[in-house]
Amino acid sequence: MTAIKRVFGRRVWDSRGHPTVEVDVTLANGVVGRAIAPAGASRGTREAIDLRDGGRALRGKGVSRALASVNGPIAQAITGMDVADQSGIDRVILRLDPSALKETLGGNATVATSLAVLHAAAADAGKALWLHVSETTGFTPSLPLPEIQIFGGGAHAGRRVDIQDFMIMVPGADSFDEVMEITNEVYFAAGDIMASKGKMAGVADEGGWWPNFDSNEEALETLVSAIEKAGEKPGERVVISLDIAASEFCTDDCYRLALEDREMDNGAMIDMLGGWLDSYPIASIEDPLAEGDVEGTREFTRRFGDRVQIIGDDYLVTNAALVEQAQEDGACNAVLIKVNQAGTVTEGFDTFRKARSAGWGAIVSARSGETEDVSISHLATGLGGGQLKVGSFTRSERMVKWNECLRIQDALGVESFVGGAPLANTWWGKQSKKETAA
Ligand code: 2PG
Ligand code: MG
Repeated sequence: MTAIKRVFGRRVWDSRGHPTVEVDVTLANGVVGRAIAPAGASRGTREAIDLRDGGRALRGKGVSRALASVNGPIAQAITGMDVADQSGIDRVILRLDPSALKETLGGNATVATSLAVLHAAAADAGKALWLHVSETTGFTPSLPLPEIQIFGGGAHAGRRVDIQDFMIMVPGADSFDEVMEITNEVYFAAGDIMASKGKMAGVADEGGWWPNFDSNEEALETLVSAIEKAGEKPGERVVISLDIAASEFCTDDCYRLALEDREMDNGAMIDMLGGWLDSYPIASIEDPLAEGDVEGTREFTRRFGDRVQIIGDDYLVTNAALVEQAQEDGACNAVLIKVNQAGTVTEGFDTFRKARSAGWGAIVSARSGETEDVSISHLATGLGGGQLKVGSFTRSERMVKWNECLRIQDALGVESFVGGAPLANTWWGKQSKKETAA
């Protein structure tokens, strides 16, 4: 056993320039583990809350109360514990704050501590984090299939378009390296097309282009053109993935696309998205309906669940009980795993297990507010979960995660790339199976 000797939280700053919590966990033998809490902008109402100071300074986003949680009760409770006992440590943290949304200690305090413990345990064992995660959870490690944003929208781009993430996936790539190369081509092709049409307005929160489009569908059309301009046939090696983040534009059961001055009930919303699925090579779609719209999400899954991956993010907030409920309801067939929505590593892993044991997809994901922390690259690989969502293909808080995967690739081998397997149950997987058989 190696005991935790010191737990120390400090204020650092995230990719949006807001304060956040960094935690160092130092062991009796001098080994240190470190992690930083990320922060979302489009947040589910049932996810662990970030404890912020409020008031006028730092736009209310100060973290001195969260730091007080780390340096006070959390440090007191877990100092002396065996760093290898992740679930025991997370249980102690949970006992300190049994509130539903971790509003007493703050999810930002608990997640940074819990992840720092995980890092310290890996370092103490002399293992890379991905290997430690794989060995302690029993999952076979593999390099994930990335979901990479080309245009940002919604809460990440001043709501310039209503849909939040227009992304690509490259399930037909032979290697992780090839995914990076093809993404580079598509990303810059999209930029060229936008610049030539006067549609370029800069870069959004996660590094994707900030679009000046006249409709949400114009983004889809432009994305298809960009894939073609990059020398690819849309739907062959490269597919589209969307995060609708529908909760952001749904009030009182009414979905309102501000860009198009259009209002819809959930039936019309499902029909509109269904039309997009028919017209564009979309293989994955996240939060197609609002987080409280159980009926709509069930209906969407009933109609399209055998064609596309349907991911619950705000809908499931990395909560194992909500995943179980959705599995009973027939809502969604995949879950986004954001450890900070749950608040501890153990809860995040439990949700992951719940999803995978029912054959669901599981996508380890960053938040729109990120830092140099690369934990998620290791979690996605170590859990062998198959998919990783990080944001776009620019800005260091994003690239640091892709680049970390390349380093892991050197250790784990190029052949450890999972390829298109996570999309096997979508039209893309079914089509490529047919082609292989022919
Ligand atoms: C999401 C994330 C990442 P945020 O909705 O999936 O794109 O956004 O971190 O703002 O919740
Ligand atoms: Mg989302």
